[in-house]
Amino acid sequence: MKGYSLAALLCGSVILVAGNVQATPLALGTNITVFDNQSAVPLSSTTIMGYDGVGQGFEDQETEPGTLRGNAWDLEGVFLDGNSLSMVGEWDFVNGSSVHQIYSGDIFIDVNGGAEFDYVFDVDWDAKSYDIYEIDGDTTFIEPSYKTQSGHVSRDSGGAWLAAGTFSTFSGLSNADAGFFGLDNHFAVTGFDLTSIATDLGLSTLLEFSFHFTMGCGNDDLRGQSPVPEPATMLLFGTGLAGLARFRRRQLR
Ligand SMILES: [Ca+2]
Ligand SMILES: [Ca+2]
Ligand SMILES: [Ca+2]
Ligand SMILES: [Ca+2]
Repeated sequence: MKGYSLAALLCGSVILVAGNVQATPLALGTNITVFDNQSAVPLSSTTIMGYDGVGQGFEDQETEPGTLRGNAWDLEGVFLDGNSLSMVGEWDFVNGSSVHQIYSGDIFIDVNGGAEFDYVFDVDWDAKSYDIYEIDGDTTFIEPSYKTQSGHVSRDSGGAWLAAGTFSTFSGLSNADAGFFGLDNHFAVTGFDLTSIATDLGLSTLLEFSFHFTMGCGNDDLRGQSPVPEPATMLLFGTGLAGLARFRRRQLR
């Protein structure tokens, strides 16, 4: 009887945790978006100033303080499925903003929490391909033309070439299909493969990393953090045991 109760309590906890895992209808994996550490109180409800949005990392319907708030600049989220990274936005990743002559940057990855990123997907958005470089002392970067707080836009030169790959794109996604608010015109890019970075570090899967992406002006900064499975598992286990303890106390009365 007690064994049955423990199983029931743990199963209940598993369902609860699974329910918190966010995935878009596109099935891009787990939403690993975190707050970008740039926030501001909106000055008005017009499209003048950026501000914090809603959803995971407050990223949906958000651009950075003092920037154009329009949906066309909104980066929505970053997703992880195994070793594969994806991004969703109402920002057109591939074409950028031809009106403003602003285009997508590269994808930066940190693996050790240091001051500088460690790897970069140097993306050719037109060709839908990328080269991964390990960042070293000779690597130079292009910084945002306007919102410098949004960090590196792209790799300019240098670094050690590691691998090449390709990615896939989606466009014209409805709010429902994308899983975010907006004007029913979302874009997604998927298939940025972390495997070669993991291999470079002697791992099969890259378990701990952080992610950064912005566009040429830095209007929106998109940050991600790898999920941490161990504490979640311990919390889950602890929740189950606490529930069991309460159950036992009730039985003793
Ligand atoms: Ca922000
Ligand atoms: Ca949005
Ligand atoms: Ca955003
Ligand atoms: Ca942002």
